[in-house]
Amino acid sequence: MSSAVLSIGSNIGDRLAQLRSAVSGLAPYLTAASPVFQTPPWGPVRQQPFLNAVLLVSDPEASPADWLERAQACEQAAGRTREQRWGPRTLDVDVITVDGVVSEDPVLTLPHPRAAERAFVLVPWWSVDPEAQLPGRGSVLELMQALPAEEVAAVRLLPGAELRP
Ligand code: A4P
Ligand code: MG
Repeated sequence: MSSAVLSIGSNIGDRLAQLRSAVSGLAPYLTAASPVFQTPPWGPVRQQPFLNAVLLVSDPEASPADWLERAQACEQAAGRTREQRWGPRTLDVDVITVDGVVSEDPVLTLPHPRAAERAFVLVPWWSVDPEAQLPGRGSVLELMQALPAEEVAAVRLLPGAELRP
């Protein structure tokens, strides 16, 4: 069994439609989708707010590399171009965890190296799986509580934005 946690984000164009396109692309494997959250841009680049969500996916046949390939196929289908690290994007799909796999491989680092510091990952993840654990780092709830309270509070639920069809 291979279960993965994917973080999806968008801050250009029709952000909700682009998140939904990832849900459609991953529909055969989707076990749960978090609510959608509006989040301030994280990192050094000045840019528009993001919409973010977390998807739980599962496929007994899939390797970690398969999840990265599927994530990148969704980005490409949404017209993603790679211009600037941490810059604006139509759709970003990051692999946060695959089961308990720990890997330093730069092509697919697991768990995602910055997940523990990102309220835009932890808040949606906790909301769809309150028991979630980040391998090697502890519970998502505790990691969320360790972040500055204002960063967590700035991740705001977007009402009426269901991702599942
Ligand atoms: N890669 C290695 N490990 C992984 C992994 N676990 N998941 C490699 C996905 N990719 C992984 O990624 C660069 C390379 O990382 C890939 O070729 C892959 O082999 P990329 O998507 O091409 O580049 P990027 O997204 O610009 O860089 P990076 O470092 O992934 O940026 P992030 O970390 O995705 O940050 N603020 C808010 N509020 N919400 C956001 O969603 N997103 C970003 C992007 C910045 N600020 C944000 C948000
Ligand atoms: Mg990325």
